[in-house]
Amino acid sequence: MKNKQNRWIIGIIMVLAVILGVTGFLNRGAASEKAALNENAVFKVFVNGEEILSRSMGEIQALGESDFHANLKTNGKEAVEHQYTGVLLKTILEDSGVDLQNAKGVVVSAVDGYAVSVSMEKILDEDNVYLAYKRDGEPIGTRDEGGKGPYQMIIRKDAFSQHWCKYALTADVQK
Ligand SMILES: Nc1nc2c(c(=O)[nH]1)N[C@H]1C(S)=C(S)[C@@H](COP(=O)(O)O)O[C@H]1N2
Ligand SMILES: [Mo]
Repeated sequence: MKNKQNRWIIGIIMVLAVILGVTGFLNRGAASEKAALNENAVFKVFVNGEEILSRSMGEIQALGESDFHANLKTNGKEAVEHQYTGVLLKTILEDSGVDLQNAKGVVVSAVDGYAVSVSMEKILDEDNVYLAYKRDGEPIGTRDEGGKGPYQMIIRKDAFSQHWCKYALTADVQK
């Protein structure tokens, strides 16, 4: 009687162990897939609606990343200062061969259809408009995983973050 009970218990424990192992394995796959979604994310440069160049995260990082602080203001909450890591949007545009001298502005668009028009005065500032991909040292994350990236356009000197662009995918230089 006791023996039979023990065998049942051992059997159940073994089944649970297998389930744990399988879900752990599947989650490992999902985690590396998430990392890939972030790292393989592209950002595209347009001029007057025409695509010029598509950039990977590695290529963007290689242009020279910097850490900076900015105030994130989420609906109904106090502004919170975070550390972000990214590259000046100006650097990405210039490296793409776009002449910014006579440009009228830059429209940054996102996967959710949101778009922000940024003046050249702000774009040309050496420490204001960034394309960020990390917040407090962690990837900003894709929209699907509840993040605001993989890329988020940040206007550092905005007191609040209402002119930032989450899930930024393209920058279209208006000439
Ligand atoms: N792609 C995208 N970016 C966006 C928005 C949006 O709806 N979509 N909302 C804006 C607004 S109104 C605010 S206040 C800020 C902050 O949004 P969050 O609180 O979701 O970070 O993002 C801005 N950028
Ligand atoms: Mo907002």
